[in-house]
Amino acid sequence: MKTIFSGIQPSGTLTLGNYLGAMKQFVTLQDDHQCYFCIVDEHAITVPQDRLKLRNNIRSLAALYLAAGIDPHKSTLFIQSEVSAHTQLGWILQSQSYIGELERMTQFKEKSDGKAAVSAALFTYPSLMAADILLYQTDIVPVGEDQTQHLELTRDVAQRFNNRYNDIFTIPEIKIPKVGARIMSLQEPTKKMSKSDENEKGFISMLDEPKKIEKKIKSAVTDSEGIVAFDKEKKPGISNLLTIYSSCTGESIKALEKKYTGVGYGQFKQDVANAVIQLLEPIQQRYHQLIDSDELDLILDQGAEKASFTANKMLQKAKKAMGLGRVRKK
Ligand code: ATP
Ligand code: LTN
Repeated sequence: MKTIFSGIQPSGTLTLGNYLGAMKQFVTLQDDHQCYFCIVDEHAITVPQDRLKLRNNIRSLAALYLAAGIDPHKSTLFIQSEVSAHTQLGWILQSQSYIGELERMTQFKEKSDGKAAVSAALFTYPSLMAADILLYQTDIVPVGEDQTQHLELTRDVAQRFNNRYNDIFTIPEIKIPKVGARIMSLQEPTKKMSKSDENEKGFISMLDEPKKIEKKIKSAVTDSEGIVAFDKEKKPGISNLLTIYSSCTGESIKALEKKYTGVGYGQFKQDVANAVIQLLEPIQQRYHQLIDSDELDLILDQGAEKASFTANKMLQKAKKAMGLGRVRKK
């Protein structure tokens, strides 16, 4: 059975983009793969975080994973900072990452752009992400399109380590969904939908109430052409809504274009809103049952224990391959 690893940052409430681009695929993959899903809190601290908000976001993300359908009997769900092997291998892999390649990462460029104080961790973040993945002999990493560059770096670093020391790391493959890999902001449809967007109208949170979802979709930026057709360049707003609709319902974009021939944007937007609401409502209900439950803590305890067992074995292998620590004489 192939192994899957993926992580989401607890840097705010998940958006519809996170769900359609990442989490939705996790749920189907867990049936025939060995899966590790991680709340990557150590990645979140690469930018300033309020401690109480971070703590809430971590728990909330764990509940959302489960509410969306991650089954703890099939998958291992855990918090990154509860498995210390991640930062330990992260440090080791920093020694195998080059400043030049880290400088090329667009996520770093975007997140550091115009900021007076940028943490060193934001810069070395891809080495920690490589560690997350490589600790579990991961074959496949399901993520949204924005993570392609980080995945390529992970592969390069793993290959470099294997060539220099010992062939211990599995080289992972990226898996990007066919539709929904890049959901765009509702207000600026040429920018990706992001949970850390300052403009709340740009994203739909997975916990937004139906009325709010409807309002946000109705005020989504479109164009004045009045034709529901997919054209990313000329009609980014409508194309984004078509992508959202298609990934929520499973209907193809072609079929939707046909269905909405001669129908105005008002009706189209109403239907997109309904599709999103229908998708999110059951997830929200389960979320509210889980968020304060002991069950959630139990699942996370067990997840951390299981993940630590596997991760520590790999960490020892990496240390040994590099000559770190000591070998007993007798
Ligand atoms: P932030 O906005 O705080 O930088 P993020 O939402 O971009 O965070 P993560 O929370 O770490 O980043 O992303 C989790 C997963 O969701 C990743 O696999 C990422 O590729 C995917 N993802 C994020 N935004 C989108 C989007 N707009 N469309 C599709 N997938 C997305
Ligand atoms: N970098 C990712 C989050 C992330 C991740 C991972 C994804 C951290 N570690 C390991 C997949 C596998 C992001 O910003 N979306």
